[in-house]
Amino acid sequence: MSDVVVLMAYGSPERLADVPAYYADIRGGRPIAPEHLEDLVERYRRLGIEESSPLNAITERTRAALEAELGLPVLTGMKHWTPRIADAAEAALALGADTVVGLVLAPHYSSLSIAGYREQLEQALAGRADLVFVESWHTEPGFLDLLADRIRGTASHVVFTAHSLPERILAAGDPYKDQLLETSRLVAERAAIDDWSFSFQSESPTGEPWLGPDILDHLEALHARGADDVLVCPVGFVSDHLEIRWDLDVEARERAAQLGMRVERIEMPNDDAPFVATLAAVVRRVLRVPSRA
Ligand code: FEC
Repeated sequence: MSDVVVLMAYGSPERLADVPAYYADIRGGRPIAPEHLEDLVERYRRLGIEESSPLNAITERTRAALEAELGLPVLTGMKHWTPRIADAAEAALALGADTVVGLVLAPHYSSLSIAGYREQLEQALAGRADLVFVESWHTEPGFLDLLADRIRGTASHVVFTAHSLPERILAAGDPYKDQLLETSRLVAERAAIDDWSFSFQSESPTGEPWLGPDILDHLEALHARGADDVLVCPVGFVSDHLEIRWDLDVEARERAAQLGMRVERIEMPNDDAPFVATLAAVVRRVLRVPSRA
């Protein structure tokens, strides 16, 4: 019996010239306003992504570390860029996989996010191997501990954040928001932090209402109530990428500076050893392999 892990990520354009095709992939054939494309190119340009993507390099380091930790092949599959999830599925089958573990580098389930990863992987495998798909890992003890370690002892107000999604998911009974709040509460408890709140970030201009409050409005509300020292702890993302390095490090900091607030953020898990060990624990559990002593 042969097990292979397909480690899935949102994906990032490898170079600036890829941005139009990457954005078209995210939009899935729906129209793109030229000003939105220009804005996106500009954001990537200002992050210094001309010829190579730091996000994809982090994902590759995480993949390699997880493979070494598990002693199993781990292949990267991107939802919106190359190597595609379908490429990873074919590569897994070429390695002789009987069982494929699908694990997304995003801890919380939503029908608008994780379900799409699952669909791509299922379609690509087309029944040629068993699929063990991890729907969510938002209460994984190693993940909670890792985040708690990064906020413990702070005197700042802690704001947990995650990617917003269109509000309509709530009416459809989607667990996304509840899972995000559960992670936030459990991390705060572990770190013995009482002074915390939650906000969304990175809403897209799609013309419909998105879940709020958005971090930029939330900073204003915190300022109004005198909380001028903030530590941002993203719980819905695990690595340094556009949503962290632009939406938080540039946009949120600019808004904070205008308001006279101080905003810091935790270091992202990226390929840190305790995070890789956490991903390995998730895989071992779903494969029912005993943990190493
Ligand atoms: O660093 C990078 O190059 C990629 C960063 C990146 C991550 C990410 C994660 C999530 N997204 C989620 C939902 C949506 C929905 C739309 C949407 C649009 C974008 C655009 C870019 C982008 N997202 Fe993203 N997302 C990242 C990047 N995302 C770029 C397009 C430009 C823009 O709107 O700013 C709206 C699609 C539409 O137009 O209809 C919905 C969710 C996550 C967290 C889960 C995951 O990582 O999969 C949910 C990282």
